[in-house]
Amino acid sequence: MTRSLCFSLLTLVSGDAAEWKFPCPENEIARYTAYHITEPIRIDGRLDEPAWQQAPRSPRFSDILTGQPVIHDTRASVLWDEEYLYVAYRIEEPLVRAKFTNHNDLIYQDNDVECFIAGPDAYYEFELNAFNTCYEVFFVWEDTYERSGLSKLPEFERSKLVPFNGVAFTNHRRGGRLGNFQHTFPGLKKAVHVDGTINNDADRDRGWTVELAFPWQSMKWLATDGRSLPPKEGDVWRMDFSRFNQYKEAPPAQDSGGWFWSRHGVWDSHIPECFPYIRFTTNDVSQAAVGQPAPTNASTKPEL
Ligand SMILES: [Ca+2]
Ligand SMILES: [Ca+2]
Repeated sequence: MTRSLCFSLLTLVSGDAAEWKFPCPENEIARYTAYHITEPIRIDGRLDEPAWQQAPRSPRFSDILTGQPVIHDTRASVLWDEEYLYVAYRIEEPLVRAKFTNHNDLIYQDNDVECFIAGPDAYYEFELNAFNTCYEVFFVWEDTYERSGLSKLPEFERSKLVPFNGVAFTNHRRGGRLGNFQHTFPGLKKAVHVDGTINNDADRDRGWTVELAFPWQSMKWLATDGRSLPPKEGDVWRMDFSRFNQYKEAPPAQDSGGWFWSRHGVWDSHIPECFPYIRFTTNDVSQAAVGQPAPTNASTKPEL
């Protein structure tokens, strides 16, 4: 192949790729399989249920901008049953700190973990600090606000919504969003367990764990395309998992302070097109290959 032909083909390919108008590399967006469970999960912040031991864990979170490694480990896992979507975070943190204690305080001004759940016409934002205090907002895309039917619901009356146009990625091709900053997710259960001492820097903490349960039936405004609640085998949702810190690792590390399962490439969480693909399977979590304890005896015959 000549260099010019090669160049032409590259131009053609990049021409096609130019259709992708988002700052996260399309081929790097994370994919995950969320397994089904039948045993109950106790929402107490402790991830000691067998299901959490068996559930696949995300890769270690990396910097939102670059995808480069960051100083502390963060992992998320997802499970589900007919009633709830379950989310867990394992957060390594040598100095656990928190300030805010009132619902809808500006938790993003604390060290926090965040979970975004997207549907075609809207998405839900959830943030939590180590005091188990949350901040939550429900955003509706303006371009489908009328067509989706969401504009007809009392919850999303125009007078209750505040225009929002993203943080740093302000030219999303769908345009702006309308946020209900008074939204509370019905039936949400949340808990934090701190493995260490909170707001006491005289010691070194191991970190904190977060356990969340979102009722499927409270996601009807995200399911405006008629998707099944709870999901069916193979259904895919876009969900995002991140962690923001008020501190940064010292230079030369290029720590933005925002750490993500799947990087966005820009300082903006509000890009559902960059969220990981979470595929739901009806297979029991006991069938998950990743996350199971490693064999303790190396001489054990491999399973057939
Ligand atoms: Ca638990
Ligand atoms: Ca401490």
